[in-house]
Amino acid sequence: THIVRREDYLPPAFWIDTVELTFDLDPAKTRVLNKMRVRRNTAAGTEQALRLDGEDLNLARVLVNGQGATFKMDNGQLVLSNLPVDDSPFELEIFTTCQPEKNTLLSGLFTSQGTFFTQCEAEGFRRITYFLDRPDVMSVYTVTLRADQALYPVLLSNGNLIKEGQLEEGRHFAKWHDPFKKPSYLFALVAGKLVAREQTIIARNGKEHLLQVFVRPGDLEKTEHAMQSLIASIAWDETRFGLHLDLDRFMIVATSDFNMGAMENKGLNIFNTKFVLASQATATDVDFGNVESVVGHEYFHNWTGNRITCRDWFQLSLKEGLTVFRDQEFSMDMAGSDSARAVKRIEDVRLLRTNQFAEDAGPMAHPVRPDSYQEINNFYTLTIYEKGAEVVRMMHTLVGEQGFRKGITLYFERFDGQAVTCDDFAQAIADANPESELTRLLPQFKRWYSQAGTPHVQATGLYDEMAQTYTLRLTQTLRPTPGQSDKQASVIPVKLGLLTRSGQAIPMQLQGEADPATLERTLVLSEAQQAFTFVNVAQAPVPSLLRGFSAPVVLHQQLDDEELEVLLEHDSDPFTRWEASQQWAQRIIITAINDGNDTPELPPRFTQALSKVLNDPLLDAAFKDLVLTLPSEAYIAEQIATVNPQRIHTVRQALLAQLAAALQADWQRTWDLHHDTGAYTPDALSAGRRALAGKALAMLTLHSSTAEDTIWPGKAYQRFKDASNMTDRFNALSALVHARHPLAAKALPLFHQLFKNEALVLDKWFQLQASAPDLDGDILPQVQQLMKHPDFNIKNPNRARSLIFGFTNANPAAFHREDGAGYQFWADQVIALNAINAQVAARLARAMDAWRKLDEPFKAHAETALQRVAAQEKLSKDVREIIEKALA
Ligand code: B3K
Ligand code: ZN
Repeated sequence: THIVRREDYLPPAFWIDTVELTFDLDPAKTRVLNKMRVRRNTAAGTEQALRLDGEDLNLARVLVNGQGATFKMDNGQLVLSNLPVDDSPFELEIFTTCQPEKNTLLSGLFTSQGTFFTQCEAEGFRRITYFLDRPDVMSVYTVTLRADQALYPVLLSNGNLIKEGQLEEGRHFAKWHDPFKKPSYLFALVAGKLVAREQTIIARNGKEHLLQVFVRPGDLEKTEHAMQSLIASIAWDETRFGLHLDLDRFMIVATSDFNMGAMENKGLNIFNTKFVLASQATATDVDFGNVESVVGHEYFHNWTGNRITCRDWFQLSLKEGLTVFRDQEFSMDMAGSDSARAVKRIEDVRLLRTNQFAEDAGPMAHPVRPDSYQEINNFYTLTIYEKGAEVVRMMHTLVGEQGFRKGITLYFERFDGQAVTCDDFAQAIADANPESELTRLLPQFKRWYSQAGTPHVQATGLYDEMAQTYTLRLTQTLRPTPGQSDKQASVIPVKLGLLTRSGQAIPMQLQGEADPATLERTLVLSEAQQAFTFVNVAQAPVPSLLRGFSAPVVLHQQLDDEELEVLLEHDSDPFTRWEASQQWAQRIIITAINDGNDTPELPPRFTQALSKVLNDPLLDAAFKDLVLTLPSEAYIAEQIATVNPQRIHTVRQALLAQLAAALQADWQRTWDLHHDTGAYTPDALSAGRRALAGKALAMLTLHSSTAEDTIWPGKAYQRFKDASNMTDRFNALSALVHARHPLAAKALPLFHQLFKNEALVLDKWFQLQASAPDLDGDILPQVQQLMKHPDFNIKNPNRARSLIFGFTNANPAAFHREDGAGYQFWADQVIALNAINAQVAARLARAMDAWRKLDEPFKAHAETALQRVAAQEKLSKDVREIIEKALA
């Protein structure tokens, strides 16, 4: 296996200043002429050969300055020697062909439903032509597309359209020019039968821009939300960071065959339909929210990623962590109220703690700036994206909102148009804020980039009544991760408050500090252990720690039920308030698991506290929904050393049933107050009401199903049939399916019938059935049956993810079977997908990351399944890397 290492980075031996590409598009055989102006990077030496990357290409001809050139092939690379030793430019022309319709990898140039698309990040451009396919080689592109006019009326590439016209034999052409230098991974083309929603906007600076959202004919009415999200993103980046749209034309194009969410190609973003199309009849509130955040994310990349890009792929988080931070802030600002912002923050934290913390604790653990990889596509991870965003957020916390904006401005002053590193970014933020804690602690702070794993922080408080002091002792530890045994202390901002037992905020003044006391502050933990003593504390306080989740750490503190209750009832910070409910629930669940107790009971004190939240007229519905949600099975598994997924499921289901029963009257009242959701708008407030109504209906249906009462299941079925939007309809359907009520068997075929022509809704239909609660092992056979459904197609990533991942990743109790059949299914699908689409296969391979933590008999079965995949002869390097690391 070939391992790429960060320490081996060398600047490129050549630069490619301009690229002129001419495509003769044909699904079976596309011809590509690539004419480059190349010059030696003499700073890197005078002797090196030019080594161009290529993959799956048929090479026809190579010309240097118009003359046939001698070259050799080495390991897939095209190698040219005898080139000028100085930096005088020369022209290099390469003729190749490729087969887009055979490209099931969906990397490079491929077709989807008769339309051509490209995906070049990370290393797809080399599947289009031979090139220096690395992000630090930036060029100006001019692209001519030629194709049959009837089949491919729309021809798009990056930048501006400079010419178009007819050719012979019913063909036509379009010529595009992108004035901005860019790395090859940002190249894109699209050709097909598409229609566009268009809008012209006038930016703050008076410049006019044309915005277009291209989709297949028939999908046009589902593009309004994407267009509005794009307009909002443009306005937001101007206001918040002073960053303007730099192109005359900005295009978004949707495809239903895509390996990921979307791609930020300069001026021509390509999107998975899932993150463009939204109508109230077919998309849920969550879908609407995702469209907004992904449209924002890709748009924000135009500056953070495209104008300033990565020097090498180890710096991926430079653009991804920062851009996730930006899209999170955008969504929060769009959500409006403080409470809605907090809800978004809690959702982001929940994702991070459930999935990124698991990654940090497993065989794929890697730093935000990795040191090595076998396949870069395996490193588009939660660590790079979500933890990377948390690192940026901590900088933001340490320098403040204004300081952060100054830092971003300096970052663009220094590096616009360049390919740079994470160090460059951190240095710019620090240099713009010379007096900040970040600057004082910068070298140590940057350990967040170099150390893998999640720090654990132990907090203990000591109240001294005589002295009227409260001492908070914070201890941090970081466990070894693969390849990193010695860890050093991190810089951990801990935002906190102190509460009295009746919930009042206590002013905080540190010993020896002259500053007036404040009600909230941020301590910076930078040593292995530190104690902070607060003075003039009149009573033993309840600490509210890590407010807003101020650092991506696991916090351990021994709060008793009464203290948790104080926080849940009174804390001014919605995050810690929510967290109190989760800590409490988690303790109840884990105690029951450890005691081997299958019929645990919810303590009345806990249900009463939840009841208070549910009935509090001052709290937003969305927040209530989060508090009333028990920690997921995956999150609970994270907290346990040896995992028996069946036990987790049994205990959690038992408690869920009790929550449904104990609060039945509250759920009814909640339903009565929230179920009439009125005219549909996808804003945060109404979405929250729909979510809470959906939760109430699910709880009432669940309770009736056990109590054999037909009223609520009947209401759920009625709601399912009558609902005027997908959120209410799908929540009602889910309520029946999750209660395993017989009416689900009536509703599911009806749902299919209603939406048989809506691919994204069918994905939901498959996913819901795959993630239904298991009864005596009946879900796996059902999934296997669904694999044979005429609407199932393993080659379509969305469909494969909905059914297969819906089972392996979203249904732990059905997947982890005592007979190991779930793992055998997993192995079969990894092997099948490996032959079709290595990236999707590698994602699926990761479903077994945590296998070493499993209890027997699960663990032995898991190992057998992993070994079977490992023994395959034709394993892609994507899948091989994941499986090797899992077994290491
Ligand atoms: N930059 C792309 C992801 C590319 C993934 C390549 N395997 C989307 C995004 O983060 O915006
Ligand atoms: Zn991104």
